[in-house]
Amino acid sequence: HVASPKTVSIIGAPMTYGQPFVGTDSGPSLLRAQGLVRELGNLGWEVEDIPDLDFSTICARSETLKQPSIYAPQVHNSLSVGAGTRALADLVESKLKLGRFPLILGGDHSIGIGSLAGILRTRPNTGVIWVDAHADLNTPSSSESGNMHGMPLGIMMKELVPDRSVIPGFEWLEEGTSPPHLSPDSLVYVGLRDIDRAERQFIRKLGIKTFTMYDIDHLGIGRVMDLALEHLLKSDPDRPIHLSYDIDAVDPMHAPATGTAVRGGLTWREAHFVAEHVVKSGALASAEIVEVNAALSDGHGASATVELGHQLVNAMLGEAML
Ligand code: 4U7
Ligand code: MN
Ligand code: MN
Ligand code: MN
Repeated sequence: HVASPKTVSIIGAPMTYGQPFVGTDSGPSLLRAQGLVRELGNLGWEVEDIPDLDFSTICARSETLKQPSIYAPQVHNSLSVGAGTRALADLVESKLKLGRFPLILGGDHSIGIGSLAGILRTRPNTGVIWVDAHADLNTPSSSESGNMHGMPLGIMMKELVPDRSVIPGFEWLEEGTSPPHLSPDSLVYVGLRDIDRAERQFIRKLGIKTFTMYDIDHLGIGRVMDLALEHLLKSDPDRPIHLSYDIDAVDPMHAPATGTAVRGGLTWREAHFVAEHVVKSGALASAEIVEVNAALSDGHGASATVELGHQLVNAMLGEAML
């Protein structure tokens, strides 16, 4: 397995442009607020806390360059999301090259494009566990909303978007000798319960491994996570794993403060077990938590959601391991 890195680099990615609401930009500071740096130190990590990516500068500047798009107006804010994810990809890549564990705090889930691009440029054999109510597998053509937080996996799959340079703002993603792509068999979903018609077709066509809420009810979360890890690790036991955790995977009872809440999600313990079991495999090499939006709930709902996100970050960094 991947040698467990000793240093975690906390990367704040306060992205809002992948979806219609303000509020996801306060995710990084809220998740850091309850003493996160100190707690990760107590878990035995060296902690490098990096200032948040300044998307208000990086993104707004680029969005003023209105470019004609073959997708316009179907893809909202693609110049901003493109500029922000480009900066995130470069930062993630630089930290991985130093042997660090990138812990990425969102922000909306469009940042997954940047995280995955940086990770796959550095370690192309990485396996991905995507914990989410949604499949996030839309393409600029298939999306019914135009919101890029529903497209990160679609954009990273060559089978779905062969040439990202046609998406304004994403020309960078085709640069270099081998542009980063995620292979469909290197992805496992956990927690799905709201899948668009086009996404359903893509999942079937590409044979992507999925564990929906039905599967979790049927098999239990323990068996589901064993099977998820087996799918990724049986062909390559030493590959690194990236965990992308959308807080909306968890039931809205525990995580109401998010943009696209769907009832019938993970319980508090199931949500923790997902992270704990991936850590226990020894293969976890990077992680992100996204879609916490404290502005979309009352005070109690917001603080409960932030508290859950905070606990899940601790779980991702090994809190449950003895
Ligand atoms: B999230 C949706 F149509 N599929 O594409 C879309 F239902 O990162 C939702 O998982 C996407 O929160 C949700 O807009 C994106 C919709
Ligand atoms: Mn989601
Ligand atoms: Mn998502
Ligand atoms: Mn959401």
